[in-house]
Amino acid sequence: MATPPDYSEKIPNNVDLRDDRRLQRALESWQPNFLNWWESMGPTLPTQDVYLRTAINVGREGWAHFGHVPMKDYRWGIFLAERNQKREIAFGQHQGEPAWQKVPGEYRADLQRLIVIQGDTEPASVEQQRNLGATAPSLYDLRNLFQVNVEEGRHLWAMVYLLHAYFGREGREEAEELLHRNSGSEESPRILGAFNEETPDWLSFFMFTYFTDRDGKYQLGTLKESAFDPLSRTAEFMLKEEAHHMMVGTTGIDRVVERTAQLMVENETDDAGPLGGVPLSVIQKYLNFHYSVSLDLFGGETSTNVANYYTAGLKGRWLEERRKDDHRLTDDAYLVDALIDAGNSQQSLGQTEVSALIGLNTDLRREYISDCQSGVTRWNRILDSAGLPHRVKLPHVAFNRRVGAFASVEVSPDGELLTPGEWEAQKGRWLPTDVDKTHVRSLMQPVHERGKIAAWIAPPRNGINGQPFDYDYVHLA
Ligand code: BYC
Repeated sequence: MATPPDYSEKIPNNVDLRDDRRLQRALESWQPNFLNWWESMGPTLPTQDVYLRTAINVGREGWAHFGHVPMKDYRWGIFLAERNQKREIAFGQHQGEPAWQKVPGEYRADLQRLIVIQGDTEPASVEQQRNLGATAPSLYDLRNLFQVNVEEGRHLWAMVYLLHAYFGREGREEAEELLHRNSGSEESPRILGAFNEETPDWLSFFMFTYFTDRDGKYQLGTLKESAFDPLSRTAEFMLKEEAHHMMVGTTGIDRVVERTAQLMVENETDDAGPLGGVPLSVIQKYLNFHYSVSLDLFGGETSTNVANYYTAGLKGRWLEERRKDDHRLTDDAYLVDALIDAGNSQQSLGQTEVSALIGLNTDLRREYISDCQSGVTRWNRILDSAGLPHRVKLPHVAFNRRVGAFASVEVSPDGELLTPGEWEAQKGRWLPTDVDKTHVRSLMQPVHERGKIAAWIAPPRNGINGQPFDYDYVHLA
């Protein structure tokens, strides 16, 4: 049995915080800074209360409680999945040794860096989404937005706990910095590219929760394998919350496609735009954008960083224990996507063989890509059921990349290498233009009335926690 979190504490937790006064005091002094950050950088729409899920236990059954709470009183807590006393390291040079309960000195800098990068994305996404409440298509969607926001806040707490508990003064300084960097800021931006992009409308929000949160799922999956047990247990519990974020993205895009298809069929047109819908071509452009910036989040196709992380046991592979190999990979090779130099200054897109360790970012990115493909299959099924011949698709892996093997070239969604001139002339066919964005924004009229929904999106099939769609999910101020 896991220890149930103590909600009488200032910081609800299942890590026996009260037994470590120093740590408790340090976190309690970070707490008001977090709350200030939430007030100044979190959701801008004033609300009285929101029907939110709060984590109350980490066991399999009944881990969450649902109820209306004022968002500023949300109980952000520290929860680690249950400890397995016998857990052994599953991969790398320490394979078979007991999992670490403390940070080994030689891996301190690398572990801290991974935790800081993970931590940085969490508040970044809250910042990116802060103005969306004002244009929510329904109270149901508004509630889901806020649920995602408070849980990203809790994920920040998860990383800050690790920094405070295991990384001393430097960890505390990094925890402060997590509140000082801001998404899109000129002077101190967030660390990873996608987290400095805007999320100005709800189509972007659904694409972000589908594609970018899904990077989170995969990165957390690799951290769950970590030899550093507290990180592994934290990531395991975060993944549980992450499932709802995936659902918001998947069904959000389902509902946009469904409504667009309906408008196209009813009016026998290819363009749902003039009818108050999002044209399918614009859905495809948004998909192209969010997918390609999310592919960048996996780092370079080849990376010595990831090889070192794996060998040291800091970061494993997706579903490491299900892989049928030696879990060390020192003698293995792997084919990664690459830009091939064909001589005479000609280049082509292809693959090249590298040491398996060096190719681990590509391995993870491929797991992610096949998961993304399942969304595309779903959306095409919706189009098919509506009797439409149109289809959406994932662009080529090299399309619109700014990190890794293809950062220096421009490539079409079909995988054709382009000159800079060709790219400039055609990119408006593949990525959202100002005209597309303006149109999408013009559709974003708020619907804050119970049981009502905006005209550009279909209602959800199910409500939250067994409640109907027309439930009073949010009470506005
Ligand atoms: N932007 O060796 P390389 C989530 C840097 S999302 C800017 O190929 P590596 C969430 C890199 O730092 C999940 N810079 O990269 C989602 C390196 O710099 P140095 C977040 C980038 O280290 C939605 C250099 O380029 N978690 O949870 O193998 C809502 C060479 O790179 C980028 C994590 O990412 C970029 N995109 O892999 C809320 C897990 N990519 O060393 C939350 C922790 C690379 O030359 N992080 N660079 O100074 C990691 O595992 C790795 O750091 C990365 C990069 C996968 C990000």
